[in-house]
Amino acid sequence: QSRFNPLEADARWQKVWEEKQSFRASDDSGKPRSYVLEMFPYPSGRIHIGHVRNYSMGDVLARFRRMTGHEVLHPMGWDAFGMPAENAAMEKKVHPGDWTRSNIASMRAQLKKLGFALDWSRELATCEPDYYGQEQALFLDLYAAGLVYRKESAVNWDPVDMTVLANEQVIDGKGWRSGAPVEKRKLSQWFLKITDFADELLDGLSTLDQWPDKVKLMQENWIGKSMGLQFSFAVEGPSTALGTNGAGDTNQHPFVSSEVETLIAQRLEVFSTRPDTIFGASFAAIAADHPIALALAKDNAALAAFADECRQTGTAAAEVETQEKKGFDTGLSVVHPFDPTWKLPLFVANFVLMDYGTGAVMGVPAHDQRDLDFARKYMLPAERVVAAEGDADKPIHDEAYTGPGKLVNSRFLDGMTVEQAKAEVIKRAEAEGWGQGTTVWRLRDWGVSRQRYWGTPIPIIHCDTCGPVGVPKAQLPVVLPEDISFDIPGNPLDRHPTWKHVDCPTCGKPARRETDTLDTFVDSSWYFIRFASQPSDKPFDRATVEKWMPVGQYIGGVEHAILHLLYARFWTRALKHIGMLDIAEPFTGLFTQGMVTHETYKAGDGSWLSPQEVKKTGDDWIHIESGQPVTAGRVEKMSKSKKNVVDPDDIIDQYGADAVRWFMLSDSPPERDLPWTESGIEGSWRFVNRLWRLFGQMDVAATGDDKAVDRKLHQTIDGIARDIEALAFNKAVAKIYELTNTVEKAAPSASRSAAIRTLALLVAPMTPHLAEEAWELMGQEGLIADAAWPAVDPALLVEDEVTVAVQVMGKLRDTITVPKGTAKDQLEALALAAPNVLRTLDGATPKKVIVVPDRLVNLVL
Ligand code: ANZ
Ligand code: ZN
Repeated sequence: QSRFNPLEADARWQKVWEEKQSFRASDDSGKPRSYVLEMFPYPSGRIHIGHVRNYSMGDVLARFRRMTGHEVLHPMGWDAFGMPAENAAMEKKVHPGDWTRSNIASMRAQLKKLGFALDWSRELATCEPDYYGQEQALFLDLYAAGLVYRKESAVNWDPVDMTVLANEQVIDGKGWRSGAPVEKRKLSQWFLKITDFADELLDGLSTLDQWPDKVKLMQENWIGKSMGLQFSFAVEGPSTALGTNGAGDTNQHPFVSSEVETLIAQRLEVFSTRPDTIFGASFAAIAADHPIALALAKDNAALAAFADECRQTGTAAAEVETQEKKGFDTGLSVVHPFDPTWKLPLFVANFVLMDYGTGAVMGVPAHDQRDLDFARKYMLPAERVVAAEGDADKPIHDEAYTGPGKLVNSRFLDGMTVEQAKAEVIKRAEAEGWGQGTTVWRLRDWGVSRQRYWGTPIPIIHCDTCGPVGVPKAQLPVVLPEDISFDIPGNPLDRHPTWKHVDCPTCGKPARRETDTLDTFVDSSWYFIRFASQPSDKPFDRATVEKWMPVGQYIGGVEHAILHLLYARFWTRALKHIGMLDIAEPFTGLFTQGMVTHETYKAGDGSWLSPQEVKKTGDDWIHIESGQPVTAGRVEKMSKSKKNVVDPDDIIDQYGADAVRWFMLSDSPPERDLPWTESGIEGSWRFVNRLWRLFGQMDVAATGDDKAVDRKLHQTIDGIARDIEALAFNKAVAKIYELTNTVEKAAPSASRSAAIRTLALLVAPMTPHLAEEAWELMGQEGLIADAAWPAVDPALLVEDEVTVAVQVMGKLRDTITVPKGTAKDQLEALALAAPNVLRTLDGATPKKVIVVPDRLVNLVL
């Protein structure tokens, strides 16, 4: 038996598994169920190496669970709606559907070449009406239950591409594609009421003990529950202002309209999470869209222009943090609630958001970085009111102090901790009637409207008489029209000649379809439920889903730590709320795997070179073709732009699926980054062949026991099972290397043959094609994919021999290997007979012998 031939073996076994439907999950078997899921891919065109790593891990667990007697659900599908398909349509003039479906076909073929134990009968693509039609039905159910609503909301509008941009698509205030300055526009959009579940989503995190702490923390921060004080300032007009702004310039607005007067008579509501810092306040600020700002701007062109400028910039949190803090002094002032003689200037400021809190803040420069940046620019005081031990007199420079400490310069709060001072201020505000302790959430309702073609049509019809009306369920799915064009900018659904013109389902008058489609995160918020059950006449069968759900192990990238996972957790709760499903959490176990990285190289002109284009000569790297020197860069995540991508197809063709899978599992702990190296994949390939040769040595005729081999084998079976359950694949791999070494070196025996046979079972989850081939070679019954995980003999797990140190006068002279628990007198006799001890004693008789059973014998002369 020579080399393992993966080209032949891979295809052969993949065909057998497919024909026998080996990995088809049964809804009704009596076995314990196990749902193993990797995040489904976006069909971008090719499987990349990150997918290979992700799915290799899930596959090991899925195959292992099958071997340990579980009914395993391990499905695969496609997150198939999204922008890249529209970009391809614009650039390459292909229909988004054709582009997507052909990508799915090639990526499916790639996954099949890797031999994953997937139940392909449950494959789904979110871009097909049989999926998105059921999503439309769910949307209507949520709408009926009041969890969906419509409201005006500001969006980033690209005036050239005539499209709404996500915050991430706005770069330095410009559209990522057109480069045109982005405008804020108000559009009526659909929202899902995720905030109704804010408390539950937060509390539920504490039940997720098999989630990484960092992911739970990210979700916690995103939900952002904070205790604070909502309170009001009395506002004074310019005529009564005492002039406390930094410029000392009070009467710049001699005229205040009656509208403004009415507004300020109602006091200014602000929200603060740090009421303890109230004596550090040196200004107040409102958003550009705050009613007071809007009213003032009517008579003040400069303010109106400033407000317009504020509206130009995006409202993404990151942008607000980084942009220059700018303000406009209104000339009005507010009165400090604890001191009627203390007036603070009131600004309109670009960092105050209208849709957060009350759209107004008190500015405490010493303890809030935004406020400090602002104060430095407008020469406002920044007095410290919280200090860590010994820092009370330290002035604040460029950095706000946000840490813990005790209150200073704060009258009756002095000496209190931050928490005590918060409570005290809230108590007084409530008692005096100017404020109220509150809980606030950072979490916003989820805006799901997208002005795009390639997404799930929102199943709503707008009627001038009846308003928005849900499409009757009998008319679902609302199917995307095929005949669309991307020749001009904008949403093709909106300008389609006929699609949107329909009659109102309620009154029958001519009406219009909603032309927005759903955010693709909606599609991925319930796909794991549809995998568990996919009837054609409803979204899912509840009883079947409840058999499979929750997903016991979910594996994917940490880039989905917040949005996708939060939306899926929300969706599960929303379905529970409307009585469709009773699952608390969708994913009880979550694992976020590291990235696959690769070396990078740069030519003299700064362009990237692929690792294949360079070679090392002496200590330096050169470009092979030109001989020019090259700089070796960092080992980085594989990306096309850095030319350090490895195409899975190339390496599968070269080494076969198993060597690739083995390498993905072997070198690094799965949560860490895995550096791709040529030597690494070659090492894996060599090991596959080493195993193959060893499998060829299984000899049924061999006889005799080998205790050491038996023990090593059973310890390995036990250890690997634990490692796989803990997703510590690299540790499992290390144990297989060790066992292989032991077995290779052992002399022929029945034990050795048993170990070789068992080794095939142990590697079956990782290198399944090799294992099947070996199973057949060894003349075993059936498929190894259907075989049971080997049983562990607990008696062989305990080490039954120990090494005992023999000392003479406290110095180590020899060791003896004895059965565990050997009696004291026997140990003494063996120690006295040890060769080095005899030499050291040289005929002398020890005066005293100290014996510690299983550990040590010390001879005292
Ligand atoms: C005074 C203060 C002092 C604040 C201090 C913070 C630190 P998080 O924690 O993100 O919820 N704020 C309130 N409404 C705002 C709005 N519409 N736009 C911009 N900022 C707003 O932030 C709450 C804090 O953000 C609030 O507490 C308020 O500033 C500011 F040392 O009040 B704070
Ligand atoms: Zn109507």
